[in-house]
Amino acid sequence: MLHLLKKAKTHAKRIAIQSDGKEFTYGYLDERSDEIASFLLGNESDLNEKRIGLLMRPDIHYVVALWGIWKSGAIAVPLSLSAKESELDHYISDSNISLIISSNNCEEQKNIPQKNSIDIQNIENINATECMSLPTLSNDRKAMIIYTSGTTNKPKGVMTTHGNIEAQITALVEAWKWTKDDHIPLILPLHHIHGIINSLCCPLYVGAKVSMLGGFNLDKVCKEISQSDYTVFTAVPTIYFSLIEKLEETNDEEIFNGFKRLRLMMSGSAALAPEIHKKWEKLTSQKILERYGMTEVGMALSNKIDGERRPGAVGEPLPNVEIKLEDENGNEIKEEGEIGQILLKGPQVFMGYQNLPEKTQASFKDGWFLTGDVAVMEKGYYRLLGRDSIDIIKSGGYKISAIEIEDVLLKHKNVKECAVVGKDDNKWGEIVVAAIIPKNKTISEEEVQNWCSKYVSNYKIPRMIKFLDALPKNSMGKVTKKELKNIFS
Ligand code: MLC
Ligand code: AMP
Repeated sequence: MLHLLKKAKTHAKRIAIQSDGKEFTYGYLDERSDEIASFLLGNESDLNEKRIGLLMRPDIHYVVALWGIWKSGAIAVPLSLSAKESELDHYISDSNISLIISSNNCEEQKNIPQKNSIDIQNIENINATECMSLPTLSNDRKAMIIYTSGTTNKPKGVMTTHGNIEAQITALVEAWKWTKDDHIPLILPLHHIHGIINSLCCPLYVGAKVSMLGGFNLDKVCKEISQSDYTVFTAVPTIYFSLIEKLEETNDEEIFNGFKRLRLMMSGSAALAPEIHKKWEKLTSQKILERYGMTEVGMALSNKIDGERRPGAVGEPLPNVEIKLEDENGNEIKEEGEIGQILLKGPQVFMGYQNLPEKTQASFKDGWFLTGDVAVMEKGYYRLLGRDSIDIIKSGGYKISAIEIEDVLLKHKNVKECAVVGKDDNKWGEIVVAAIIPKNKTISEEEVQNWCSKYVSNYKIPRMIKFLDALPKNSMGKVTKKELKNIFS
């Protein structure tokens, strides 16, 4: 069993979570999650890696449900609140989910496909009359499946064990010096590791306080920061972009003072433009600590908390992370300044992709995980240069597969051919754009966007569409996406 859950007993009286104006102690988290685990167990002694979906708003209910699932021996599958029916359908069938824990205030339940005859339990109705004895779980037991996009047309389920999660948390607790006196606002979604591990599990591991602000809301975040005693802040670059816009137009000193008071501000999940780094420092005197991570490995590289925080660089390996760079021929790079793919090894690296043994096998080489990210080492720090696949787009910190969107576009009766790429964007990092060869000239951008919105989350919808007579192709007939990107730039 995760130490995260055991340690709650040692700081039972401390406030763990602030949510919807109420405070909840570690004792409450411990007892309520025991109750949920007991309910889930029923007459069984161990749920033996049964997959349970979590479709919940980011509030106190989410935390006790997650812990309850873990304590029962089941695997938690956090589901995206922005997912459309067909996306949920994929997660549910791929993970073989027969039970979803949700809550009364979760209107997104309407998106759960009816055909799967899923049992949906609203957490408010979960009560156990007696607390069962809970199973003892070894570190190699599976704990979580998180869906992430890649070069496959459907998102892949990344399976992590209790041991992986423990290693991901403890590395960050050590590197970023988390203590029980810390207080963090949680503003990120809870179906990805940035939110789950960095914003939620790390502070809870040390007995610190998490204020769950219910997602990102610019004015709310600024008000909270100006009025409360936060110490740590973590976000994706798009959020810093929005904060800069706000701070450049306000003269509310309390907001500036709130940000200045923090002991640590971090960014990750996508590249933080050095320009944002510099603007933020000018506004708040805070040097953002940038780090690099991936759903499959947790956090891997980080600038130093007590050393250099170099704009544009992601730093050095976190505790227990082994890293090497390899050139295109698979040879290890030993010299600074040479470009190569990042390979990672360590206890935090995931165990495999759900139902994709071949993909899993192809993602490892001699026990090293092939990240697909390309980097260079300069004066002791790694700097990311991009990805080896042009089909992966990062927008607002979300990873998006171009192929998944092309599949949706091709289902439209008036789309003959199409290609999707990412277009550089100051705020979003990249925005999704699509080139379409229509069958019928009357098709409009709005029609295409409405079509996509039926099948994919809002952040995956092409923001710009060009209708072309032909797509740029090479002599083999394959779309040359680099050329296509130029058409959009
Ligand atoms: C939304 N909009 C977009 C968009 N998403 N436009 C372009 N591209 C996108 N990707 C538009 C909407 O249509 C809307 O337009 C307006 O922006 C506001 O939408 P919103 O949904 O309200 O946006 P907002 O709440 O501001 O969301 C932005 C965000 C969110 C940055 C807070 O995207 C987010 O939470 N991102 C974090 C994702 C994350 O956690 N990734 C970590 C993965 S783990 P209009 O016209 O209607 O106003 C990982 C490993 C690691 O990567 O290293 O951490
Ligand atoms: P995800 O699959 O959503 O976990 O996204 C992981 C990917 O995000 C990595 O493989 C990188 O491409 C990207 N990423 C994470 N952190 C950074 C960073 N600091 N700079 C650039 N890219 C990043």
